[in-house]
Amino acid sequence: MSFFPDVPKIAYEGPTSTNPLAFRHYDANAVVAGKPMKDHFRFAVAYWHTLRGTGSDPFGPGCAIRPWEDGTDSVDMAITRTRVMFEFLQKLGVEFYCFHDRDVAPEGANLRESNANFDRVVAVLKEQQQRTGIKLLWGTSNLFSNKRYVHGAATSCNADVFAFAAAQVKKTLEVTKELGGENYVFWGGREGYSTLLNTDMKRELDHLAKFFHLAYDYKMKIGFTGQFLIEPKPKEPTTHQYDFDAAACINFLRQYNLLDKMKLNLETNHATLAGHTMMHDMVTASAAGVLGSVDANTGNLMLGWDTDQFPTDLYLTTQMMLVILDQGGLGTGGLNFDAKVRRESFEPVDLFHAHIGGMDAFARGLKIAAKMKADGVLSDFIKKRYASWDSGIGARIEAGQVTLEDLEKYMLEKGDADKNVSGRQEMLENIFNRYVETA
Ligand code: XUL
Ligand code: CO
Repeated sequence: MSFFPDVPKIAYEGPTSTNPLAFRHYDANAVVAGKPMKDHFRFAVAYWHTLRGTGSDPFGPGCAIRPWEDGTDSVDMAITRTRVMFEFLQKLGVEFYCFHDRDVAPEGANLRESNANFDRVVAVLKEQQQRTGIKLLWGTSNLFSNKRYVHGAATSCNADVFAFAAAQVKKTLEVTKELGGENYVFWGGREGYSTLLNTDMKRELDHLAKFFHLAYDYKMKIGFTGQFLIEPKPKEPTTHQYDFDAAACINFLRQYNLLDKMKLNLETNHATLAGHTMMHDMVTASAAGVLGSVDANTGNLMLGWDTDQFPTDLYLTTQMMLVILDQGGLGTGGLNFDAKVRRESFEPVDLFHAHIGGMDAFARGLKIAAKMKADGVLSDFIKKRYASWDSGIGARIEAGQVTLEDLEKYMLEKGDADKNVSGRQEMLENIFNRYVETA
């Protein structure tokens, strides 16, 4: 039985195709910059949006048509949904998926029941993975939807809530290991505050670090080899989230001796909510050696919230692929479409259009970025721009061979600094445009 009877396996038809259910740029096995496209991206589909999104918003209930739903939140329904997911992944030709524990299986009346529900569905997910070769990019625990998490999870003022969250993470770590998951993500759903008038920030941050250390100790104990990732976000749901952006997370990891244990999963719409471009946050993380994975979506810059739209902007995807190529790939990470179709796009086929668009935008971005890199148009300019550091006084400063006195002596003798040259931003933007148009 098929859940998408009218949708064929999505094929690559090339840039001239006008078939909306085909790829025009994503050609999974085509080699670009030394490896097949699919290995540059390691695309993943997000269970919570694609299978569990209903299109509800603060003004109205869900309106998505999902013919396979029977209106219950039963384990049987959860098992049916796994079949929908794997048919979707196979037709789309995506090799990875990601989930929260509570996306794939219903929460029970207590932790024991929830774990039992989870186990029943995980057994089916495992069969489906074995049958199809599709893999789990990452697992995570939902530590924000249940009302017990009203004050946060690891940063809750209620120690019992910390304990419940820890137990939930323990279970999801075991499941992620069982399913061969390649990473484990911590998004601090409600780890933050709405007002400092009721908040002991120092104590909450200490608890958050304790939580990560406990999880890391358990990961080592059970021999789970997946990479731990923190996902920064500046606000929403709380007024201030502790994992504000890449820089705040790196500082936190360093302060609490976690920098060698965790990397970052950066999300486009979170970076823009923090007032950064995605490229800024990616370069910040990459420079610190902690760019681990990406939640590939986009926001609507006219709105101030996390709209989780599918990425279609070639300037964005080109910039992202430039950073990924520069650091030689994402390792065990990938590009997870943490994105949802608009409420108005309520038919099942819209899920295909959305993912096809995102995959094609990244494929095109990869081709453009690879060509720019091969031609060295940005790197040659940047190298020349910093040439004063390659020899003479610059090289001696970088090598730690000079004191402030030496620099004063050097300048007293020289009289003034060498003339500056233009940064040529507009010329570089024009070059960028030329590659977007032609590559
Ligand atoms: C929330 C968000 C989450 C995480 C996983 O904004 O991005 O879906 O990716 O918990
Ligand atoms: Co995300």
